[in-house]
Amino acid sequence: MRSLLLLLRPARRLRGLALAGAFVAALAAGPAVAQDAGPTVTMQPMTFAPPELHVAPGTNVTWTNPTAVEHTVTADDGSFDSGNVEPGAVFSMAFDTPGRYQYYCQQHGEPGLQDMAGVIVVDAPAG
Ligand SMILES: [Cu+2]
Repeated sequence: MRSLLLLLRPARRLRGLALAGAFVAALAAGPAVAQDAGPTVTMQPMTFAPPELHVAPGTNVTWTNPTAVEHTVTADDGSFDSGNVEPGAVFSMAFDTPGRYQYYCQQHGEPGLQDMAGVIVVDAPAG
């Protein structure tokens, strides 16, 4: 019994460390803010999917990068910028104010919804 406990304890501790490491890595990936999981935009090789996303005020949007190259999420008006999002990394930010937020990838797009670009539309609350 005693030897079994000795075997289990280090394993549990290691798993905890691995989780903590993943959490730190997620924080270091960019100015991501830990919030409730919200809708996701996927960086595809040269597009954002979906290119247009409607959300309610206060929604946290997460971009994922499953590709093999860096992308950015850069506002047309410069109001936000993810910096380089590495392959496998994510970028998240909350949108609180109703409006249209056009963005593009600095590597593969241009302002004005050209090439790799998208828009987050924060709809005004109903009523
Ligand atoms: Cu890109």
